Amino acid sequence: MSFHFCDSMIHQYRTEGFAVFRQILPASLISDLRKATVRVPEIARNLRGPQAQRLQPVASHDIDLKPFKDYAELPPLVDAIARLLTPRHKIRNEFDRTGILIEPAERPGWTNWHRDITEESNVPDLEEFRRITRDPHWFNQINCPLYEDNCTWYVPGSYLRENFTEEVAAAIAQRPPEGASYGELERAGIVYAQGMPRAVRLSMDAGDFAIYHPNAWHLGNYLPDRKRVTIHDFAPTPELLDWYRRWSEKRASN
Ligand SMILES: O=C(O)CCC(=O)C(=O)O
Ligand SMILES: [Fe+2]
Repeated sequence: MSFHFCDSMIHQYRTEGFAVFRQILPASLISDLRKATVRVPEIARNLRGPQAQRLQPVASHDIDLKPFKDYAELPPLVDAIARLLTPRHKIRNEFDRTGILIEPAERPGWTNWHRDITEESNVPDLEEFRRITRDPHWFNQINCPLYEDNCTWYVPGSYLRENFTEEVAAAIAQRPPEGASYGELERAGIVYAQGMPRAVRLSMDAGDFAIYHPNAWHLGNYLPDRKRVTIHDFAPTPELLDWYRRWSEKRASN
């Protein structure tokens, strides 16, 4: 079935902090994006080693951006984002922040459970941050997989509130010992991801599109034998871009 926007997605996004537009990318566009990104794992691993998690931004590398422009301007996607958020939320076509998430080459790995930006992130104005981080129309992030992607886990509704004590406990990094086998690492990643109360997994197929609040609890759990090429992006308003500019300035100044 092809994608149809449903008003219940607006409710889900506001209460849970995420929505998945299933099968919104046409097969021809998936194919063009796969071709454009075929060298991404090699480029990322040459730069950052075999465990590289991403290449970012795509605009800084030798990648054909034409299919990315087609993705950013895809009419059903532009329309769905406008209905979910507002018509002022747009995927830009500069791709100067857009990344590609990839699988590690050698060992299973994962990010810790985290919120991307918190009160401890040297934000430009703490009072403002406390307000906007609970606003569904402010921060957003996109994962758009070109191959089946089960890496991302998410705690619905957590962007709207403080941490629960058991969330802080579940997020404490539990790194397996040096020399752990592939199977032990794989198991440890699953146990760590499942250890977060109320977490759900964003199970996605090629051509699905997830948009989510990045200051909710989330993580990525990765296996080398699970190919991953997932566009990592956002759909900002001019105000959000300005906020990121102010945040960079604040961090550069101290
Ligand atoms: O891999 C993912 O889907 C999530 C990655 C992530 O949250 C991060 O790198 O901050
Ligand atoms: Fe994150």
